[in-house]
Amino acid sequence: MADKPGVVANAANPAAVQIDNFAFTPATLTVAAGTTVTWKNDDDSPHRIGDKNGTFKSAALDTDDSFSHTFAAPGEYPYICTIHPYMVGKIVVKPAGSSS
Ligand SMILES: [Cu+2]
Repeated sequence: MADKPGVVANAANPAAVQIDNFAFTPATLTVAAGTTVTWKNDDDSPHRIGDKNGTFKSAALDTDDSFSHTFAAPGEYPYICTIHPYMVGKIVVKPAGSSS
C-alpha cells in the first residue's frame, strides 16, 4: 500500500473530505492528478467509501478512522457510502498543471 515512486502529493494543497452527519464535505472535490485524497470519519456511525466504478473502496471506517486514495488519472469519480448509499460524493481529477 506504499505510495508509487514518483507520485508526490501536493502538500500545499491537501485534499480532504470530512464525513459527518451522514454526509461528505465537500460533496464534490476537485483536485489535480496525482493528489492523494483523505477521507476522515468524524461521524458517530461507521461509513465505508466505495467508488461507483470500482476504482477504490475503503474498509468500514469507525469514528476518527481515515482512508486515502491517490488519483493518478484525470476523470470524474463518483462514490457513495456503501453502508448508506444515499450518501454521495464525487472527486473530479484535472490533468496535473491545469490548476487554474
Ligand atoms: Cu455511511
